[in-house]
Amino acid sequence: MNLEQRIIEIYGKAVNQCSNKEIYSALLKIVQEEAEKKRQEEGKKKVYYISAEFLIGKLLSNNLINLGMYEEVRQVLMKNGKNICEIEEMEPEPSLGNGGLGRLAACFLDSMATLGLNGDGIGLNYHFGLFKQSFEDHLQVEDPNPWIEQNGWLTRTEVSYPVTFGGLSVRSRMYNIGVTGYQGRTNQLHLFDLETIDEEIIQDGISFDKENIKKNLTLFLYPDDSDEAGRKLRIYQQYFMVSSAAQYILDECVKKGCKLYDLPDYAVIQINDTHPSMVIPELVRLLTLRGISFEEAAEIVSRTCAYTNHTILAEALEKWPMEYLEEAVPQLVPVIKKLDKQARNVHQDPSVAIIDEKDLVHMAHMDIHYGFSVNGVAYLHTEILKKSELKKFNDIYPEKFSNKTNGITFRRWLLHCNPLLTQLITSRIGEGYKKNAMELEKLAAFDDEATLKAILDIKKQNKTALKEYLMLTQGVDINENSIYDIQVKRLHEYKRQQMNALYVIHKYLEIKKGNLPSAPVTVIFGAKAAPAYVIAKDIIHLILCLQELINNDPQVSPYLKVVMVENYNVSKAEKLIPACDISQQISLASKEASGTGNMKFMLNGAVTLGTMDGANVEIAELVGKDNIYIFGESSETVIRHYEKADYVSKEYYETDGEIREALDFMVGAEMTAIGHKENLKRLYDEILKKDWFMTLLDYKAYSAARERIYKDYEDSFVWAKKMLINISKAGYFSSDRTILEYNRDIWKL
Ligand code: C3B
Repeated sequence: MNLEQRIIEIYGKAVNQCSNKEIYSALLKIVQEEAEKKRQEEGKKKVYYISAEFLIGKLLSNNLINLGMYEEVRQVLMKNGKNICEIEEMEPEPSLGNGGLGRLAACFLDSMATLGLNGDGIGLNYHFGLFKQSFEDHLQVEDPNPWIEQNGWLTRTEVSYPVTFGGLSVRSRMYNIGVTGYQGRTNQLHLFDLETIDEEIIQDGISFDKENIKKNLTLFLYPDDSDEAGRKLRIYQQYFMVSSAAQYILDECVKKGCKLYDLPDYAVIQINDTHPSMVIPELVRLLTLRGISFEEAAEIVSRTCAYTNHTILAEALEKWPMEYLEEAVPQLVPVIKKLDKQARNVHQDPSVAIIDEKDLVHMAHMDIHYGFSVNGVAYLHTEILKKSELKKFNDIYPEKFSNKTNGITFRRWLLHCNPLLTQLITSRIGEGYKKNAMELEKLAAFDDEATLKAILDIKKQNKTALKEYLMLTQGVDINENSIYDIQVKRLHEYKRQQMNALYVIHKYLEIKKGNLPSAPVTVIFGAKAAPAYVIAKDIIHLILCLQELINNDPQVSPYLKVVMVENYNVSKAEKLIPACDISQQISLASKEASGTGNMKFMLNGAVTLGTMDGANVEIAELVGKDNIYIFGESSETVIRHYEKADYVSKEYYETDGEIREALDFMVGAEMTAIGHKENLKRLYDEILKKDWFMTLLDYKAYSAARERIYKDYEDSFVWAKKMLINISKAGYFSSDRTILEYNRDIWKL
């Protein structure tokens, strides 16, 4: 590839004469051509990773890295007075996911292609990704988030299928995005769309006519991560996705010579959470249409499908009212009833049935009965599934259950986002860790002064870069010599951003009293709240009010600042994570299935302050207790509180002065002068009178652990050693390891 020559061919001018946009477009074209060369023979068996979300993020730089072209391109651009980072800014971010689940799917695609596995993603081509967030009057505002370009990553194909709903027939159209692995092969992400989508039906913000399926079906990604809104449209979306997927999979297999009875030898379908679960009855339906008996079809499908569970939050476990299904997908209803009947005949217990007494269809139950594998996403999560949430199913099918601890792709979350650290690691242990992440362990031996100093120095440079970025994008000025204490993830009560905010209030009040911290602290948040999730939006309001109050207080701001990053997304994560000192992973134990941000921070040398929840448990095991700050009640204790319904938040308020002071401050005069009394009071009442996710249960331990971690930060060499160990132990969390396990135990490609 000669970039300079290609640019002359395309534009008839030299690189230094081109606009950034022109260079971006040329690079996109070059990458697509190079990626095409890495397409490989389809093996006999293929994994189809079906997911309603693929939070892929920007693609240009990662593709350049994976194709081994990044450094060359960077040099050529530099020679021509261009900066590759500015070219990256030209690319709109495809935000086709809400959070962890969608980002995991994207990491998995990268790892499958890197490992040379024959595996494609199948999803939906949302015209607008997760809403764009801005702040007005200390409140979240949502706007449409376009990403599709005239000549972007999407390739239109000739593949198209009929999809029939109750009283409506449409045709799907398949678009592809190439997925090239690191020194690997090119697989495909297939995104199905509808050609009658009408962007004009968007009213103000992100509201639109929910009834008009033909015009709205793939218009928006549903922004509710775990709340329920627009439920019917969601069913239409899901069925459109899985019906297209099922037809495509059958077509591909038949083309390879597959007899339908042998489908499991050709295809394995990984069902990513319950959003694609209707693929099971749809495949059964399609097989019976092709002349196979119902019993046999159900058996074939059961040997083809595998299910991943990503949450135990009741509101995120989909249960569709039968009447909705009758309206949207009437052709599936007799199939689901037969599947339910068959399962009931074998297992007498009604609590494991697919259709319950309220006529709700439990999608996860269908997946477990009619899939051959069920996996959780971290050790603790899988244990909770087996021992409590899905205990009855584990008793029936112990052989189906397994754990596959999540992972992240190091290409994006180290090589691309942290080139300085990448360079340092390479200089010490060579390149091997880029393909075999466990080699990072070798880094632990480099606890010499020079290496530790270099690690600190790189962190400092990344912190300065973030400071400049925040100044440029949001006009906030932070101190690069302060501790960067970061919590970025979706806003949800179980993740407990409110607990972090309560501590910030406490710290503010301490400084006001003259108890100054030994090192200044910058507390950074980034989070989108589901538009219909009122309390989550109130928490954002609280944080924005604190930001205003604290940053403008000359007595406090030299020691403490608060920043709520606007429109937190993958690109912003790539800037925040390398600059972080303290990674806040403070969910209520048992509620965060895994978390993957925790892994990204660790890999970039942040030290975790967290609860024994999700993959934090495995991080703690790997780094040892001196290199992580664990606090709070265990998952067993929390689960017991739920069972006994004996947690009363008010008791904590009444007995703990620090809690009372912080909580009362929330609705006091200083705060209500800045924010809205209604929002602040609603949140106050929620925490005081309900606190479903037990903020106050852990507050005291949290506050103490936070003091401890700030104190330990002061000794920079001791701290650097903790950073070193965190980085060197992060290899286990490579998604390459996760995917190898999926393949070894489930897919068997
Ligand atoms: C998330 C979970 O909340 C995370 O703990 C987990 O790390 C990721 O999935 C990936 O497994 N999750 C999500 O983002 N959206 C859901 N609807 C359910 C789970």
